[in-house]
Amino acid sequence: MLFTRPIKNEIKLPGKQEEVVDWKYTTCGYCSTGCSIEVGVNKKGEGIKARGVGDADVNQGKLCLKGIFEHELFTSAGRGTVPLMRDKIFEDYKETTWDAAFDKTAAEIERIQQQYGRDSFAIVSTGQILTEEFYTLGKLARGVIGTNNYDGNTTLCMASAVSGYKRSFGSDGPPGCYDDFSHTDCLMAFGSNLPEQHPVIYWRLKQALEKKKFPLIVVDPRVTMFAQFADMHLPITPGTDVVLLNSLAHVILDEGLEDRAYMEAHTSNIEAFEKLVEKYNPVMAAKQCGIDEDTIRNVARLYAKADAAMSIWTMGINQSTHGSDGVVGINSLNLITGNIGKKGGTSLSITGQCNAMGTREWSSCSGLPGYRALEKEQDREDIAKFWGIDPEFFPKKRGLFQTDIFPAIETGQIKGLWIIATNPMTSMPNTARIRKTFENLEFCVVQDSYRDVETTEYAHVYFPAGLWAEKEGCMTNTERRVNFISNVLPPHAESKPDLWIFNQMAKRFANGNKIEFPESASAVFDEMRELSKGRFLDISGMSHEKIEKNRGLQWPMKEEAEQGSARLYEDGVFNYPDKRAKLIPLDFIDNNEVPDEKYPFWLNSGRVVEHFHTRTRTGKIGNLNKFSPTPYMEMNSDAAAELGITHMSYVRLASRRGDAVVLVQLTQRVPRNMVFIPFHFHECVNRLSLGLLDPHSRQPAFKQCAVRIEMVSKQEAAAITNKSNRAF
Ligand SMILES: Nc1nc2c(c(=O)[nH]1)N[C@H]1C(S)=C(S)[C@@H](COP(=O)(O)OP(=O)(O)OC[C@H]3O[C@@H](n4cnc5c(=O)[nH]c(N)nc54)[C@H](O)[C@@H]3O)O[C@H]1N2
Ligand SMILES: Nc1nc2c(c(=O)[nH]1)N[C@H]1C(S)=C(S)[C@@H](COP(=O)(O)OP(=O)(O)OC[C@H]3O[C@@H](n4cnc5c(=O)[nH]c(N)nc54)[C@H](O)[C@@H]3O)O[C@H]1N2
Ligand code: SF4
Ligand SMILES: [Mo]
Repeated sequence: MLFTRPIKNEIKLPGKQEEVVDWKYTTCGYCSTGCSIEVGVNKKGEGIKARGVGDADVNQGKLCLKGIFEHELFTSAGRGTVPLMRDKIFEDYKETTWDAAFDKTAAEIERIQQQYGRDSFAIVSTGQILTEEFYTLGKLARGVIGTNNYDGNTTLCMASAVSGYKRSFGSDGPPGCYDDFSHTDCLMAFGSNLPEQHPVIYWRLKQALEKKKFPLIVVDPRVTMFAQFADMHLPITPGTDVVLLNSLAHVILDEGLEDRAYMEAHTSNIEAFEKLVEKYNPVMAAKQCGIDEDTIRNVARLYAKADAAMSIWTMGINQSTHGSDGVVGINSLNLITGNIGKKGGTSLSITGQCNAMGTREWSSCSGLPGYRALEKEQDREDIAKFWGIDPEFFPKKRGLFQTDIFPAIETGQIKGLWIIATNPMTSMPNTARIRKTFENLEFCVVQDSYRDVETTEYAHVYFPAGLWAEKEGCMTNTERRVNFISNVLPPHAESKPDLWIFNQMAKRFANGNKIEFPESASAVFDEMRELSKGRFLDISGMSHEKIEKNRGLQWPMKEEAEQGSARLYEDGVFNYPDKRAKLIPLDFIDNNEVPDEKYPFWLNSGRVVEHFHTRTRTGKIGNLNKFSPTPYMEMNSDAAAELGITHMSYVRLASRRGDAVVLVQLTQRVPRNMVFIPFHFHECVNRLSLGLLDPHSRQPAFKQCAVRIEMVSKQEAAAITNKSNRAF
């Protein structure tokens, strides 16, 4: 009792005393886990608390700290309030009406398209709006505006997974689910820091491990939190996962541990695959990937001998010049061991953004809605008929990927740009080049929930959009579960739901009046449901009501079905014409920037638990930002001692692209020749990054480039870090 202080009644903790009069159901809008949340609202209708939903399969009442404070976003600083407009970038913005902002934008789009051709106006979207909004944007981009240069920030994120799934299985679509953790006998995780980046998926894994012990193997060059919890940590040489995967397959085939019956019944291209992996004996592979021969053999045997084994992966695989190959390699490992479409046996990419799946399924970014392709005549005809337009209006091949759109602005092929819910000024590699690129645009419109997002510095028009549960619709999570977001509150100030913005824009174009653009999210969902009938991602058995009632439903779910489907490919039938999955040989060509005498350190980048991406949201939440307020880098203590660098000092990092000043955190988490920086801070890691592109997915290799470390004075450090750490 000695230490108990009397609590004075008059001290009011903000929000604590307020009474919740209603709990409103919704789904978290940060990561792709898809946790069900209830927001507590007070008498005034304000969101004052959040809690996890107990009977939701995904999170069973749990939330991570981002979800717990998510209701604070409704009133957070920096939100957009009214549309803004200006004639030239860097002049002051003037407040305007929605009508004036739409008229100006539509007129500029038409002018640019008439002057330079239809594809000279590009649209770059996101993985963070609702699926109904994605579908509507796709209709507007493909059916009305008619530009083929339309893509999303998912090229920075999930593109390699999409491409790898398509190459192996003939279609996108993660085959597994979280429940697989409860059935597996061995789990291998590649380049994923699950406890920090998907805390609730990690909790599901831990729950399964408590019931039944199985080996957990983490492949990551850093000793992440996940690696610390693993039975085996494989500290791989950056960018060489394909070598490790080839070598695992080598051992499995060499020792006759493969599931030959599965391979013969359900895969093609066996001989070419066997021939290639024969070259990757573990003695030679060890030299390239940094994992010793014994460990490779041991892991291969553990994985192949397990009754059911599964692999998960995230950005350590996708963000590499071998991202798509890495995914294919993981898929092949599971195909040769018969671990696809079975309980506990799967290839499950852990998705990034809350609705990165929704955009893949319905946005038409890389094709047409419902996993349809522009390259297929039948698909073009079906969608044109459904929308009531001429199929000849569609291009016959997909246009540029997001990472190719920016170079096309640089070279003048693209003159106008619409940015929706993404912040390339902070999130793209080599941001100095991106800044210059934006200066080449004749017209740019930014649609974001926050006015202070860096990319608005380069826009002529700003559309303030509603955020998360200020809107209604669906999102699909990592395990193909379609979740429901109900609008807990109306949009902030004069901001509007993205759906409304797309619908209003459609009215400004001739084709927009020919095609129907339903106003309500449920009417849009009806269209998607219709278009999904009989397809791989069939959602015809779902409705907003059913989704909410079940706390999410997994596709495919046919019209007559009572429940969704936990897994894909249970029948071993794949989406190639011969119904077989393809075993693809992957030769490894070392084509990355690697450390050398001048730039002796690997620069690795990623995330921390408290922050989400470019901090437009989490930077404003006190209980998140205060734990990680400054740009910092993890550096190995022994390497620092050699260079005379001390803990909590500031240093400058320099790459061939640019420089950045960061605070030093000494740790043994990174090897001697590597530094790691969370990418959340503006003017920081992406001033240095190179971002060479994967040839299949066009995803940047954010996680591998070379830097050197230089000393800076305290004064210089203070001046620079103040700039990169936007004061909120
Ligand atoms: N708190 C929080 N959670 C998030 C997000 C966030 O911003 N904040 N963002 C969401 C999004 S969009 C995404 S995409 C996910 C990302 O989730 P993760 O991919 O789990 O997170 P990262 O920290 O980007 O990278 C994971 C790991 O890849 C490792 N890595 C680097 N190079 C290699 C390599 O060559 N091989 C292997 N095997 N590993 C390598 C890094 O060391 C790092 O530990 O997180 C989602 N969840
Ligand atoms: N160095 C390095 N760079 C990276 C990565 C890395 O690991 N290392 N990771 C990459 C990955 S995986 C990703 S996903 C990208 C993410 O990069 P970005 O997409 O640029 O990051 P966000 O900050 O999430 O930007 C989303 C924007 O959408 C806004 N927004 C949120 N909700 C809504 C809404 O409902 N409507 C509208 N209109 N706007 C909304 C937010 O305010 C925010 O400005 O970064 C990539 N960049
Ligand atoms: S794990 Fe992801 S979905 Fe769940 S509360 Fe955290 S950020 Fe939201
Ligand atoms: Mo991502």
